[in-house]
This record gives sequence, C-alpha cells and structure tokens, in this order.
Amino acid sequence: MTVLKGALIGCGFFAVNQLHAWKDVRGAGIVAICDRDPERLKIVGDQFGIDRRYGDAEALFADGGFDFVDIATTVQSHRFLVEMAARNKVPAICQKPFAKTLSDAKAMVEACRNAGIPLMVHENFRWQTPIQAVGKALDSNAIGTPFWGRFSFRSAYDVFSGQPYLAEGERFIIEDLGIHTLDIARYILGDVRSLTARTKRVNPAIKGEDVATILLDHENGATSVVDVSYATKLSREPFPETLIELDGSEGTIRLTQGYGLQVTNAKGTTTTDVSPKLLSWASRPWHNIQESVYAIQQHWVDQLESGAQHSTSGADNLKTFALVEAAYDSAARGQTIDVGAML
Ligand code: NAD
Ligand code: 89V
Repeated sequence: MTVLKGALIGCGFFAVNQLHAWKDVRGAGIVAICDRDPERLKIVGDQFGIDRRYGDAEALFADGGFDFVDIATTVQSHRFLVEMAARNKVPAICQKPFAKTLSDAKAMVEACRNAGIPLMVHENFRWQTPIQAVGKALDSNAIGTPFWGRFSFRSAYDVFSGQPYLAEGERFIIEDLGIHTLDIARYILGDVRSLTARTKRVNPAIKGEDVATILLDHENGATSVVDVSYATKLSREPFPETLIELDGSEGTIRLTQGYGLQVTNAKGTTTTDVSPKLLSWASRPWHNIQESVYAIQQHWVDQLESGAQHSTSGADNLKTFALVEAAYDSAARGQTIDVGAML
C-alpha cells in the first residue's frame, strides 16, 4: 500500500491527538512538522520522533517532499495557510473553525478548487462512534421520517485550562463548540433553511457567550433545537458528550448520557451501548473525541486513495460555517436568518 507523506503545521494542545492518530492511520504518516513556537516544535518533534522541523510554513513548503498538509493552528492563520497549500498544489486538511468569516471560508474553498486540490475541514464530531450509530439507526428507517430533533451539549467542564484562548475571544461557544453541534444537526437531519438563536454569557471571567439556544428549520421540513452551554453544573459531568433526541413518524431515538442508544418503535425498545473505543493513547473523558480524530484522518486517506469527496470537504463545511455566522447574526438582531441566502 502507498504510504502518503504528510506535514503538520501547528504543534499545540490538540495537534498531539492528531499526531497520535496519524501513527494509527493506515496509508499515511507525518514526515515534517512546523510551529512558530520553538518550544512546541521541540516538545512535539521529540515526542513523535520527527526530525524535519520548521519554524516557518513558507520554508516547509519550499522544501516540499510531502503529499498533504494537516493545518492544526488556531483560526487566525487558517486562510493564510490554506491559500499557501493551494499555491503549492498540496491537498490540505484544516482544523475547525475553518475561517474567521464566511467570506474568508468561501475564498479558501475557491482557492483550493482553482488549484485542483482536495480540501477537508477537520470537523471530527460527526465521526464519533455514538453519532455514527444515531445516523445508522435513522438510515435503517428504524423510526420512519424524522420530524423533530434536539442536539444538546451542556457542561461545566473547564475547557479554559487546556485552551486559554477560548476565554479571550469576543465569540466563544457557538464558534468553538456549537460549530460541532450544528454540524451534527446537519449531518443527521440535513441542510438548514433558516435559523433563530439566543445567546448569553453566564461566566463573568470570559469575554464571549457561553450559552446558546438555536432553532433550526431543516430543508426536509424537520425542526431541531441545538442547545449548548458551558455554564451547566450537573450531578454527573457529561463532557464531551453530545446528547440527541429524535422523534420520527414511526418511533424515537435517544442518545443518552453514558453512550446509551435507545430506539423505540412498533417492535418495542432496544438499548445499545455505543461507547467509543479507548484507543491506546487516549484518555477519558476525551476518548470519544480522540477516536473521532483517528476516524476522520483515516477517512481523509481512504477518500484520497479512491478519489471520492470527503464527508466534511471545504464546500460541505461552508454550510456548517454559515450556521455559525447566522446564529451570531440572529442573536444580535433578534431575527430569523435565511441561511440559504448566505451561501
Ligand atoms: P494551540 O494554541 O494550543 O496550538 C496552536 C499552535 O499553532 C501553537 O503552537 C502556535 O504556535 C501554532 N501556530 C499558530 N500560527 C502558526 C503559524 N502561522 N505557523 C506555524 N505555527 C503556528 O491551539 P489548539 O488548542 O491546539 O487548537 C488548534 C485548533 O484546533 C483550533 O482551531 C481549535 O479550534 C481546534 N480544536 C479542535 C478540536 C476538535 O475536536 N476538532 C479540539 C480542540 C481544538
Ligand atoms: O472541539 C473543540 O474545539 C474543543 C472543545 C471540545 C473543548 O470544545 O475546543
């Protein structure tokens, strides 16, 4: 089997998961890393035994010798680095949030399309084992036609210790976490016609909103609610589980805390354990996310080999990113936003 060579840019908090996952992925490996912070470059280079190290992305691309680039920096550099990949005709993966604005995101997709290179957004939450299980149950027609859904992520987990920048932005939960939940809602119930949102900041120590409630009108006529909060103190902390409720013409699906999948229809109720695997390098409670990192990276390689579209291609992610922008716009103006008109 051909082994694709990858370069990874941005050796911070989350990239460590990506590098572990690349070691497990069939058909690819990371041969070079880049970070403008020499300390991170050394720590990560030593940990994963990668000798080709760069402090500057231009120098990395100038040296070349890799088949794809995995951009794991924070959002400020995404457009710059994706366009650099396009100029160098190197297929690219870019972490979420894909861009700072929808117009930047559209320009990035256009640049890669013009360069003829595949572009995938590392939108990994839809690849979580429990989310895939919900999708499969729905596809098997277990509950008929879904007409209502709820996609919920409510927690008081301290995300700021690992990712201090999350406390500093004008925007927080929709841009960072709700983006995943909105993507799951699209993945399960299809694209969205219009959206209405309300936001709040409960934690006085951060700048952005930490609570959001979003009502989605899906193109297929279903209605769903995406509700996300980092201000919700529960007896049993659910981080980082997304809980799902779906009502359909023939039954219901519930993805409950602790990774239980309950399907009820005319045949009765079945309950299945859909827990993610604890990979050798993973740790609880992050293992659910960590397994999905492996899954999306394997998908990247599989689709490159077959020439098929990626599930979370840049073009697909524009439709998720539009929901993020629409949610902020709706909350600011107190109005329902026509999402189709933004695309
Ligand atoms: P981080 O700040 O810990 O790491 C980013 C690294 O990129 C830093 O080491 C920084 O020096 C480097 N960097 C920034 N700009 C650069 C440039 N132009 N050239 C070279 N190096 C550069 O951030 P993080 O917490 O690892 O987050 C990175 C991205 O991953 C963010 O977009 C975040 O939203 C995303 N993330 C995704 C998930 C997920 O499940 N998909 C989870 C956590 C974080
Ligand atoms: O997925 C993310 O981007 C992370 C976390 C799960 C902690 O919100 O920031």
